[in-house]
Amino acid sequence: MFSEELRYLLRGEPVITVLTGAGISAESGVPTFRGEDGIWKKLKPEELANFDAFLKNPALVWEWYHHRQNLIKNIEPNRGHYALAELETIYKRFYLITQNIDNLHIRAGSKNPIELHGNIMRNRCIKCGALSYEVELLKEVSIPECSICNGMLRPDVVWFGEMLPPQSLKEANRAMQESTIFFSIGTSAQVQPAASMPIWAKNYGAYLVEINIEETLLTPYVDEFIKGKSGEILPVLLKEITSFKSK
Ligand code: BJW
Repeated sequence: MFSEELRYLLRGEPVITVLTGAGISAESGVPTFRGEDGIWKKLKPEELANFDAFLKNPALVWEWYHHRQNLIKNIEPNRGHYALAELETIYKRFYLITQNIDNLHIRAGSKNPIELHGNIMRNRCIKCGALSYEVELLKEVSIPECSICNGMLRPDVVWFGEMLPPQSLKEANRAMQESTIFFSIGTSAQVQPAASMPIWAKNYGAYLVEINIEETLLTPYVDEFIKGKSGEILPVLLKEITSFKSK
């Protein structure tokens, strides 16, 4: 399943960066965005995932996020998330960058994931910028308000046309520059700037590996494409690494 070159690199002292997308959470029951069963088959992203859409119809956008918060709260991380959390304890220099807002990496034990697109469990006031986490309370009202200034709250996620959190970008840049192996896992590589990160890392010298159930826009540029479900491949990878690290 894995090439000799990848095995060789993993046996040394690599700096590993992993970029994850919606595909890693698919086996937990979180729908992906694009593709056959993707949520954007039914909903248009431009109608919901941008700030203008929110200002136009905050109740509709909140209905969508309340629904997703509820879904995510009731599911569990899968073997892919757990394998990555375990890898982090094996390699001294390990970066996890995620586009996912579902909090599942943290729930699986990953210590410091770089969240590029925010976190659905956090809300932000559009007036004063205060952050809040009272998800349970917020579900009672269709458009929740800030407890400090009564401004309208929004989910603290990154919509189209918005800047990514500067600190996350800074940390992701560092990871790209330092990594010697870069894994792109379960992302269609269509949304910028995350889509370019694997290529940048490769240009900086990383060995680029993609794990996905199907080929993507990134596939022609990778050193190694591993076809399959991340929840199945990552535990096998972990097992292999554990076997040679324990010798
Ligand atoms: C499995 C699997 C299994 C299934 N195992 N695999 C440069 C060029 C062109 C456009 C732009 C550009 N720079 C900026 C843009 C505009 C825009 C953009 O990229 N548009 C493109 C769509 C064309 N980008 C932005 O606006 C970004 N902001 C920005 O760049 O700021 C600077 C700027 C501002 C203004 C102008 C110019 C520059 C912000 C992007 C924010 C994205 N936000 C979302 C929503 C988050 C909130 C929410 O969830 O509600 O983030 S969109 C959505 O897509 C979400 C995801 O994180 C993101 C990526 O999706 P992902 O993870 O790849 O999911 P899928 O569904 O696409 O793919 C799943 C994959 O898994 C598939 O490949 C499956 O095969 C696979 N899979 N099961 C392994 N078991």
